[in-house]
Amino acid sequence: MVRFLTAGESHGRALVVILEGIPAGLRIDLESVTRDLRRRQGGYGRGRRMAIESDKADVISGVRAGETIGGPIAMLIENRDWVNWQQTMFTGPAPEPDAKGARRAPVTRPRPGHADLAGIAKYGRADIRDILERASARETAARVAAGAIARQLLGAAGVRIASHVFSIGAVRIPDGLTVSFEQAEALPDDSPVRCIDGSTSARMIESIDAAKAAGDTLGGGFEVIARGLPIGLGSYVQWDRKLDGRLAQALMSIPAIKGVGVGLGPEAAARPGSRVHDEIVADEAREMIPVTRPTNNAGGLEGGVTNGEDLRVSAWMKPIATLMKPLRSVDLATLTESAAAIERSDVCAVPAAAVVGEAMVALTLADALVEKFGGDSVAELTRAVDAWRTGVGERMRARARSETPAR
Ligand code: EPS
Repeated sequence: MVRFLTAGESHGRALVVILEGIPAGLRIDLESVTRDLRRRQGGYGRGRRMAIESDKADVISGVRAGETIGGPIAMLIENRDWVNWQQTMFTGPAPEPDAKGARRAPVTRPRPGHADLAGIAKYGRADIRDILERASARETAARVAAGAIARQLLGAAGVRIASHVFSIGAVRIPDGLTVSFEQAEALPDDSPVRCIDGSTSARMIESIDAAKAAGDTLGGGFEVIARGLPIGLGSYVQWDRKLDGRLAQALMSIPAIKGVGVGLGPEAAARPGSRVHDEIVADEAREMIPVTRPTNNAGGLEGGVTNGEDLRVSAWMKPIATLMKPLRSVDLATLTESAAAIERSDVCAVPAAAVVGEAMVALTLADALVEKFGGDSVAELTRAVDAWRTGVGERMRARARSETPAR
């Protein structure tokens, strides 16, 4: 339904993304695409590359006069840094001698934790640069551009998405503090660590400073929350249709993500059922369905299907693999012990990963939305969503009226 492919190397000429399945008639707000790209570039602990780039997506197909026309949407994000890499990252004949950049020596010392070693073995390359250029998290800029369009489609159906960072290294928000959708959505674009708690944010920043001083890196965790989803997206009838599974794959595919949770996540395994499952209470006044849930430990998904509550998914990121104080490795040119290579990198990229997480969740939810409600045009899609929202509750109410004995 809604799917995308990316292309591009970190220091190549540009990143490219092709997004397919967005219905016709969606007004594209390019400013909000740029805004998401800018948010991805931000966060305390980012490296020098982000000072060079100022990412902007150039829409080259699928949109006419500001509206989608139903065809694949192609976007191009230039790598500004490419000019400095022309002598290393050329695709065709060697560039003119006056082109900028040096011919860089091959990278031969794989970084533990990066794709370097497995990639060089798998693709039979001699220079680790052939691996790291594509394995680089720079690729996530293309995902964010596609996600920004998916988010606009979701917006047309009344769905909003926000994220927040709940841990960096060993520093995490206080136990028992639940972050609301409003709190996450209210985080300013330039929030340094995207954490809603002031004193925790200050400690996170201190720990990033300490890691940097030690030549080390830090991971952490973030949560993505979606509000306004219709009940009934995804399905339990087949393994690959379960929305929790699809979201997990989408989040897990972000570089360095090592764990994904839905709602309470792994914490649910440590509690008795009575403290996990969200009770169901009648609520005639509620929009959509006439019942409500006092808690949302399930994170808006039961049986792999949206249940009408906020969708809440978390992801845990390992520390960045490039350490300024490198770990032991082997020089593959000589098979002798040698410190791992150092590439320009970030100390911590968890706040940026949260923005990428929003994009991956948006793309997955847009796919599930189009799957359930179809629609070659946005008008058709939103009509189906509106009819469903009223119809699903109406069916439940009508049944209750017909089955409740008159008093
Ligand atoms: C990144 C771009 C990269 C890194 C970082 C994230 O640019 P450069 O390699 O030129 O510094 O800053 O990538 C990694 C840490 C990595 O391991 O690939 C980006 O655009 O997010």
